[in-house]
Amino acid sequence: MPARTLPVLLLFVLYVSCELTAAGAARGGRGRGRTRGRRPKRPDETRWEGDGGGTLINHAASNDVQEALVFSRDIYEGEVTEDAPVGSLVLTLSASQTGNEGSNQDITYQIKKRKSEKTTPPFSVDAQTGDIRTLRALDFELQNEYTMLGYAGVQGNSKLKTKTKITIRVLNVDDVPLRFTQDRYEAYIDENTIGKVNNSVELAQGDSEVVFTLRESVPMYGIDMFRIHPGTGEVFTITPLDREEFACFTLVVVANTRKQSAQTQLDVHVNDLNDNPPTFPHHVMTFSIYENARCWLPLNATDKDIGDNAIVKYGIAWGGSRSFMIEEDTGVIRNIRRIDYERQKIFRLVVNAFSGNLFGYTRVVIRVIDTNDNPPILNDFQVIYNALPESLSGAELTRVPAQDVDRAGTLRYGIVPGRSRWNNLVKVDEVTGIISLSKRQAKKVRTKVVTDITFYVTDGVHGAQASCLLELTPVSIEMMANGVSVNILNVTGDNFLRSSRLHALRDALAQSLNSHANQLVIFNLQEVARDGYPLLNVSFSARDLDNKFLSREYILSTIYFERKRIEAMSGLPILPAEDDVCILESCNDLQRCVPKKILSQISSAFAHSRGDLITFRGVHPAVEQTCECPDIYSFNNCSSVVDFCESQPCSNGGTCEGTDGGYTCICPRHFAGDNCQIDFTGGRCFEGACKHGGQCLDLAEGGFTCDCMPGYDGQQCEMTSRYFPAGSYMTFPTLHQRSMMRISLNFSTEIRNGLLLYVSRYSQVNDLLAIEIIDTQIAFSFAVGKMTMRVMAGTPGGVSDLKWHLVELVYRDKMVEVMLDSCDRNEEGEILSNFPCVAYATQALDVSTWFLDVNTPLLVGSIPANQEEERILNRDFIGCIRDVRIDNKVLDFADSLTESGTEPGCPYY
Ligand SMILES: *[C@@H]1O[C@H](CO)[C@@H](O)[C@H](O)[C@H]1NC(C)=O
Ligand SMILES: *[C@@H]1O[C@H](CO)[C@@H](O)[C@H](O)[C@H]1NC(C)=O
Ligand SMILES: *[C@@H]1O[C@H](CO)[C@@H](O)[C@H](O)[C@H]1NC(C)=O
Ligand SMILES: *[C@@H]1O[C@H](CO)[C@@H](O)[C@H](O)[C@H]1NC(C)=O
Ligand SMILES: *[C@@H]1O[C@H](CO)[C@@H](O)[C@H](O)[C@H]1NC(C)=O
Ligand SMILES: *[C@@H]1O[C@H](CO)[C@@H](O)[C@H](O)[C@H]1NC(C)=O
Ligand SMILES: [Ca+2]
Ligand SMILES: [Ca+2]
Repeated sequence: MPARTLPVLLLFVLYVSCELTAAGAARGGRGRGRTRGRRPKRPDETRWEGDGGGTLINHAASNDVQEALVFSRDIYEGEVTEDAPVGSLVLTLSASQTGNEGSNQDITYQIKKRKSEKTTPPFSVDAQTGDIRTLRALDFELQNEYTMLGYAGVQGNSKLKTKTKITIRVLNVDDVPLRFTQDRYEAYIDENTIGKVNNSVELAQGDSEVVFTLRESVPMYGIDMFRIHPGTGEVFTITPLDREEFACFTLVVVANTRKQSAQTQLDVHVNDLNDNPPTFPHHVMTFSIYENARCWLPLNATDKDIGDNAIVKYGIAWGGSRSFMIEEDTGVIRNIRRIDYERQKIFRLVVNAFSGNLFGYTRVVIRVIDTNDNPPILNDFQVIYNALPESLSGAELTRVPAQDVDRAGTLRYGIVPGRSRWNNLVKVDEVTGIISLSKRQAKKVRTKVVTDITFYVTDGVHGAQASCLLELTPVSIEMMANGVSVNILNVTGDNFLRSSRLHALRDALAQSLNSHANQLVIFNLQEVARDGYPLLNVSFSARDLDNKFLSREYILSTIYFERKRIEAMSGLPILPAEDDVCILESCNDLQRCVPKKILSQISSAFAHSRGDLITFRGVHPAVEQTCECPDIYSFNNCSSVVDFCESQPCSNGGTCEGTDGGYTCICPRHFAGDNCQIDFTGGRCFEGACKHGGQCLDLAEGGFTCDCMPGYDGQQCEMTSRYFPAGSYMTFPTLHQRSMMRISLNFSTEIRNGLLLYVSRYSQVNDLLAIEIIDTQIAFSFAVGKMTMRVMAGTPGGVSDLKWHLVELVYRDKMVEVMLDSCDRNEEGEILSNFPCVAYATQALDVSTWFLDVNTPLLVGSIPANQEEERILNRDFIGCIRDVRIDNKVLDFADSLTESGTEPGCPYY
């Protein structure tokens, strides 16, 4: 066997052995070394050969008288083992004296090397006893036989001497080999320490010259870790060991003497200390778990130590404590409550693993996987959809507002079949949930449709259904033309829809306008901003009980005067309607500003909120201002005023007076009508001769008369007279006169301060006309822009005397004349009092552009409660008013736009 392969074989064999030992497997020695039954010979056991029977040869014996000295044997032969200690007795020379038996004791012995020997034999002889002992250590290999000569002599008698031949053989001690007591030893040492292992090798027989060395180690680096004491064979470490790196070293210990060597194996087991904290497989451990499921997440921290040192305890250091726990012994994370993806999608924990005082940690990320465990949510919803009729077909209304908190699962939509005749009006896209109008059915929609449609939604497992209230309104040109807008302060479109204020406003408006709420169509919402606050512009139209559109004028003035009531009913702060772009007249000369509605964009506002869903879609009327020439001027394109009196339109002696845009006839007594054509003395009853339910009676003497219902006292049963208790009022359609106007009225009162007539918006910036009683005299106030002027007309004793007084107001050529009681002249036409019974005012500023430009309803009586107006001194009137005339035409109180608290007749007369 080549010597070089030996370590490899050795390594293998030893490795297995150590491992088995380390594993605790008891194993009998395979007896690699021969077990020798023979005990080594002891030096005192040296045997003598040829003992006894030795012939005593005395060469001088032939001479009887001659004394002789003889050795007891011819030849001395002895054996000694090479390992016999120095001084060991090998043999004893013995000579005796013949002839003189008595003087035997003086014999001395000596040994000498033979001449043939090179070196002196390593023996000595005791001169007295003849004992031959080893003098030095013997070595069989060096010399295995010594021959020498032994001499015996007697002191003082030189003749008496003899010699003998001595042969001493050195016995080879190879027959007693060097060996250890065991083939394998086991020793232990703690890791991390430097020092002796707790067991050592032992030789079968002591040998002072033996030298111990370490020859091999498995693993190899053990050679650098261990040292062996060459004399004692004690093994110790020179650097600390790490059990976790290697738990058992197999060392080959060799004992050497000069001639021999022996080897054994020392398995050094490293005792564990708890020097390793448990470690987790990863610094961050990510798990995914399904919601609602029970989770079992093993963290598997490992501890490199063994036994008790490797017992790991787990604990959650941070996070997840309300939902997760960890099993202290196994490190398995479990949930202790239901895990709901919809509540928490990810959990982060820090988990500790302890071993003794040591610990490791890991971050645990638990992701929750959604499952389809929640039903879709679908609440009842509402769609208010306004559109031009031609754009209804196929129009997308909205999307079914279903929500599903789960990400898993897709939603599918459908319509629950119903009995409504409009059930086929809409379709819903199965996938997108978009509701659109059926092309065919939409064509049948001529008027507003209100219907309930039930939709369903399913996520594949669960389902939900909800009803949709659909209000579908085809918005006609006529509807737009009759539409007005109100502005609501501090309300956003979303808020307006979400809080059901739309319905509140609709109800309030309908009630004030005496319309059906269903016939009041809010067809647009537009959010604008004013002074940083949201302002919602709500456009609507309304119809009366006969399904005719209410005029814009009527609606505007109603809102105007009923504003506070509408606010109270709807809970919304409503601004006076400023719908009319012509509010500030900008057309020149005789042209009129005409607001034109142009149907253009479609605006929409959506509100989606849980539990209260309204989708609103509107039609946005764009309005622009145009200047048009009123019909009557059309032939000359407003280039000049036409004198309508030129054609003498008034019959029966009526006086023609030009008005703003026409003429008026001032009829003599017993005549009436626009052209004084009605003749009460000569005419006959005709259809419409008596108004408001009055009976027309032909008189026997000719002519006719009207028998009027109570409260109607005009010639044709007009309502001309009214009592105004405190706070009561009447409103009339807006006056459109701009360059020429007459107003007259009779009143009777005892209050010293009060308001008779008022024309303006309350916004303080629009034109104003007002007739007041101030300190029993008549005051006329007017304003253009921000400047307010006031003129007074009076009468001695004042007007607060319960008598009738006549106020006449004439506006012409940019000048106003106010006259009280026709200036009460005497027969000579002289004015009776010192009071100015007539007053004049003119617009001092830019006269050329000053037009009466009020565009608001005419108010007779008190200003409604809560309305602001600071440009006049009085708001209230108590008394009677009759015969209000505008441009000489009686104002029929029965035709008022609104009436609040007035009473028929006049209690003073
Ligand atoms: C050495 O230590 C081990 C355990 O550490 C023990 O089992 C063995 O008996 C010890 N041996 C000696 C010789 O002390
Ligand atoms: C943890 O140990 C268990 C059992 O020993 C094994 O099934 C699982 O795969 C281990 N998990 C990790 C993350 O190592
Ligand atoms: C609008 O709301 C703001 C703040 O809420 C308030 O200060 C302001 O007075 C409101 N304006 C009106 C006109 O109500
Ligand atoms: C309100 O809307 C109407 C119609 O769209 C528009 O004419 C008017 O100018 C708007 N008013 C305001 C204050 O935006
Ligand atoms: C009327 O006046 C307008 C603008 O002032 C002008 O465009 C138009 O041609 C005029 N028509 C006639 C018939 O003069
Ligand atoms: C109005 O009052 C004046 C003065 O009191 C009186 O002369 C006149 O007849 C009255 N006119 C009408 C139409 O009642
Ligand atoms: Ca350890
Ligand atoms: Ca440990």
